[in-house]
Amino acid sequence: HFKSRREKCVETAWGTTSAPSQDYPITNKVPYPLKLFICLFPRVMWAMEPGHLLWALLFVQPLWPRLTDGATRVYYLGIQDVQWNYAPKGRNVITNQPLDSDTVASNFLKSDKNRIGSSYKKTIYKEYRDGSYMDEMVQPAWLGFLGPVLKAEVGDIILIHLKNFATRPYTIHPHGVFYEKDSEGSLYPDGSSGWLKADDSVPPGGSHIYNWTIPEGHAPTDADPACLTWIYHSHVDAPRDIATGLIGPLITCKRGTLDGNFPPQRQDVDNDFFLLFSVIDENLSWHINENIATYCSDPASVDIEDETFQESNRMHAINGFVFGNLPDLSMCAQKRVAWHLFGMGNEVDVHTAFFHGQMLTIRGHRTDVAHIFPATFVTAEMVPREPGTWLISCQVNSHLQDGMQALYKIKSCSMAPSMNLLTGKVRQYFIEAHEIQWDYGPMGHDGNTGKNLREPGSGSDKFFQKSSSRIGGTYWKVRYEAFQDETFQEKVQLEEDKHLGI
Ligand SMILES: [Cu+2]
Repeated sequence: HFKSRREKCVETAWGTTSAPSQDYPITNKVPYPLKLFICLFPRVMWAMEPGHLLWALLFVQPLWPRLTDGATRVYYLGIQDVQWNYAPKGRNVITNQPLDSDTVASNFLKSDKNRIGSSYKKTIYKEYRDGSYMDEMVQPAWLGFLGPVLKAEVGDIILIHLKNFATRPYTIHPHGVFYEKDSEGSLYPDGSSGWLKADDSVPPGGSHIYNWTIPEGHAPTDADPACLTWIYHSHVDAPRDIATGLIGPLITCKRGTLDGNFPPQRQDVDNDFFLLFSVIDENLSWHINENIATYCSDPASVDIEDETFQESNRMHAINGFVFGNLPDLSMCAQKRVAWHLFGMGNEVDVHTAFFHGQMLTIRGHRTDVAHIFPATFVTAEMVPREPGTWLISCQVNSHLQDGMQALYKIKSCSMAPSMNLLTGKVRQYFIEAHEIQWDYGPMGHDGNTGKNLREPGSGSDKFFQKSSSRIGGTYWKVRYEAFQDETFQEKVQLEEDKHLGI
């Protein structure tokens, strides 16, 4: 009976029972808890009768800390099934090769009698203009299959009207914001029951309103960037829900960062981009069997336990794009850009995102590589300097080879001179790539045990024994070597560089 009273007030305050009008207030300066309080005030008065006082106090008390001076940001999200193509351009954009002549890319992208190919059925979050869920909001192409970017400032309330248009129960569960048990969106034995469980599983055709806030305790600190990177995702069975596609970005910003538009834009940067680095394991998707039936030309020939089949469904993607297919990452030189980077997935999801050609600032430190692990959220700031098309690549060898690369474009948008004013020296190096035979164990013995490196049973013998079928400890390699001048006659040989080895 508590639930029905609360819901009635939600409906009164937000008109969720009727289709909203055109000028329906999407951002409202009257705090939601205050509305709820005003709405419930007469009932609370009624509750002042003897015996009800305790109930009234218990009910009102949790509202006080949530009163806020911020905006209420209302989002209408629908969970929808879609067909998703990881490589809509049909080729490896990085090597500029058609799939047929690219054996690595075609392993993942070409459908066959027992291969799904580049398209998969997925289930994703879509954003709608209002509670009719008729008018879908246009999202930037680079966002891929990620859900819409949710933005809020400290002191704000985020109201998510979630409607499930798909065929399984799903939820929405956030990181980085405050929520109570009715808005957590994750299913686990937390001792809650009744209406506190409605958020934990929204059935097909069902809906739920999630109420999240950004109190001071969740605010970016002085040492943090203006906006922190977070995510939201479905959490009925999180690994499978996320592999199916239900994940999206969320940022929480310092006061005064966002403008008054809807969707809100950051005023402190020219662009903000959101990139998910993840080996998306389509074998975990709820739709794997349907994808086999739809896209394999001989579904009966598929062995779902076969490792090569499974590997062909592990898409090394950035926002659900592989092999340079991620479109429209375009920005102006000399303008501030925020990169919100995050990872999800498994042990394989150790990513080192290298932004070629530009510098990043992460947590106040300069770098050009961001380290991303599952459920790791990184905010990186960039002022691109040099116009051109540049590469973003995961530097983990197998990820790089298997398609985790994208291109980003720096445009020259103003005639203002570049800020790269150099006042230092010119330092010139003469470097030759030199082929050498390199011995990994020049002493011939283990410096620790004193044993000969080739001594049988020493442990080192498997690396240093030389035979008809073993290379031994010496390999041909190529080394950079420094020379005194452009004649490349005299090497630079410094005693203190000896430890550099190869
Ligand atoms: Cu990687």
